[in-house]
Amino acid sequence: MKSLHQFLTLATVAAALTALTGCNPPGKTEAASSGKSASAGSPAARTWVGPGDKDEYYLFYSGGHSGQVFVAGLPSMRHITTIPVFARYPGTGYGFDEESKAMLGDYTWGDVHHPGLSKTNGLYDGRWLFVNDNANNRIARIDLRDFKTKQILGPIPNSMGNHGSSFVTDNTEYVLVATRFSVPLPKGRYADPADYEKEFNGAVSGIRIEPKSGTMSVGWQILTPPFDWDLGSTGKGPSSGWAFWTSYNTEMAHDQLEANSTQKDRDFAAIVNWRAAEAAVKDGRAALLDGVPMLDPAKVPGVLYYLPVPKSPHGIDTDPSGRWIVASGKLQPVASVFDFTKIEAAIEKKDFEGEFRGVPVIRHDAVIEGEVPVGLGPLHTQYDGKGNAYTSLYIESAVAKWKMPPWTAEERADLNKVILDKISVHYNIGHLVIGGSDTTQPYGRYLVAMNKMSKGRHISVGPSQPEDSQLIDITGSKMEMIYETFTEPEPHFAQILKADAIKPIEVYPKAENTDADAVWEAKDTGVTRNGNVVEVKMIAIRSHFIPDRIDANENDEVVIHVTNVEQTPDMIHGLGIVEQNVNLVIDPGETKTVRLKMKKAGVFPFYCTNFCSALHQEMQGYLAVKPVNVAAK
Ligand code: K7E
Ligand code: CUA
Repeated sequence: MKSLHQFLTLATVAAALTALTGCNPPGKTEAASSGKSASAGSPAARTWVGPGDKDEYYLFYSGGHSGQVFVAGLPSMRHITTIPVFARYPGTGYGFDEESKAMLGDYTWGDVHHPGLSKTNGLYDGRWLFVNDNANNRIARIDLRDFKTKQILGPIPNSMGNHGSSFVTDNTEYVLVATRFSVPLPKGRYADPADYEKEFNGAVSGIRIEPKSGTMSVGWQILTPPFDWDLGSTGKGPSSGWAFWTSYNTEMAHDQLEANSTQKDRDFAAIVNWRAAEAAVKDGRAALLDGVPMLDPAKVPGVLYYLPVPKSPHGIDTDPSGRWIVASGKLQPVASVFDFTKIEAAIEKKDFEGEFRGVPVIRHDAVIEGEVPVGLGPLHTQYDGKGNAYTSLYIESAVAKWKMPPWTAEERADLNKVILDKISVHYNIGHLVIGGSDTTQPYGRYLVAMNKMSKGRHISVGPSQPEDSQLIDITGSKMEMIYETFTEPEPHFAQILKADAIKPIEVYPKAENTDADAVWEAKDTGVTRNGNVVEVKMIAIRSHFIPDRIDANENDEVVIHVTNVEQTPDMIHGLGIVEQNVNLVIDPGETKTVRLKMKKAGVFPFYCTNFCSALHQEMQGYLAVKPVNVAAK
């Protein structure tokens, strides 16, 4: 294995050198914007997007425990913007106005793992991006019309550790979720962790998406044993209506998991018929648990099956045809390829190898197509839509490219023969992404490797090192490394979307502003007092605020509604109030509201935080707060 790996690495280097000798001057962004074959020209020419030119694809990275989503362009890998989701972000004023404060609630962080684009007929429709928060059991919806977080749902009842999401069904009927941790349910109930097997449970949840608005609600749940559910994916084609998750810890250990949860040779994947679950709930076969219809799979046959998968598996990925399901065990150097048509047949014939707590266990050997010896520490698999799979190898720090079934008799006899290429990545890759891999039509052009360690491949920034992402050209028979960039922690998964698949707005049209407190002209602005509440209707426009003086008394509540009346793209104003911990950032045509309790007297200047004009610095005013004893006079 090692020598093959070394050989392939050398071959890759040789290929890169060959490409370099045919170097095109990186003048114009031929590869980037002309749509011609990506593999033409040097890596520099292929990733070069010149000043003023635009990328061809969006890359939506999860921001991991930063709680945010990063947006970059491909092929340049340039970071373009950050979409704040689960944490305050003064850069866009997120978490400072009343609306976004209410969305964030009391949580100040989130742990974003798997962005999922909305789909129609199995293809990205460019409407929404869903992301999960592993830490606080939430799901957020970002609207791609304006790249803003519009809803945060959660904490989801009966769900602890929302890691196994956000997996979007073919027509965005659901975002599917599985719990990583198990606890005594409903949440808030106490049981001794020593009684883990008996008292603890996990769940799989169907988060319903309202088709027009995208509004999320908890549709139903399926109660599971206290396994630790891991990654998942939704079915398509023949497996449409199904979803799959791996698990670790079918040992149901509650301590020292590193040893105690790695005893068995196989853990269970969950094979979930979400259409059947939906129908069972409609038929009244669920019981409410913490307000959510909960299905007991032992009493509602047909919603859940188990499938044994080696060994402490992590990723499970449905291929673009929907027939092949690939699961990888971190502790076994193979990718297990399952045939969904055989899974269906096994269910039909009750070809089970037993059951666990009333749920049938599908006979592994009846449905396995083959175990592909991909290499060490396989995690996640992506597809190029041309019959090839790409599996990330954490331990080996590499990506393996291999041929999907159908295989010839000769290949079947020795599945080493289906390994087509391997490329080193730096270092310890987690997820990888190919555009559209989870749709029926992958783009199959670039692969982004999201590596966990950068180990100093950058100028030193001290001990807290960034993550390393590498761009790999997959258009040729051999993979080719063409670029490398660094991000803040920590991209887990990402989604790639064709840039021309969406048309984001650049200003909020005045005609669409429905905020009752919006004002557009100076004559409508003003400060009004109602008891202890001082309400301000304010305009921000180059280069002043109207009004630019607000008078209040100590202990008053000051409510400021500020409308940026500009209709010019990129004409953004901020409203920072000194020593009040406020920074609203208002986009053109947008209205934001903040409520302030004036706890201390004094004069607090406010100013525009977003550089907007030559007289930006002059865009300022005063919030004058009289002390109570003076105000009383
Ligand atoms: Cu593999 Cu959260 Cu998808 Cu990280 S998970 S790598
Ligand atoms: Cu308005 Cu700076």
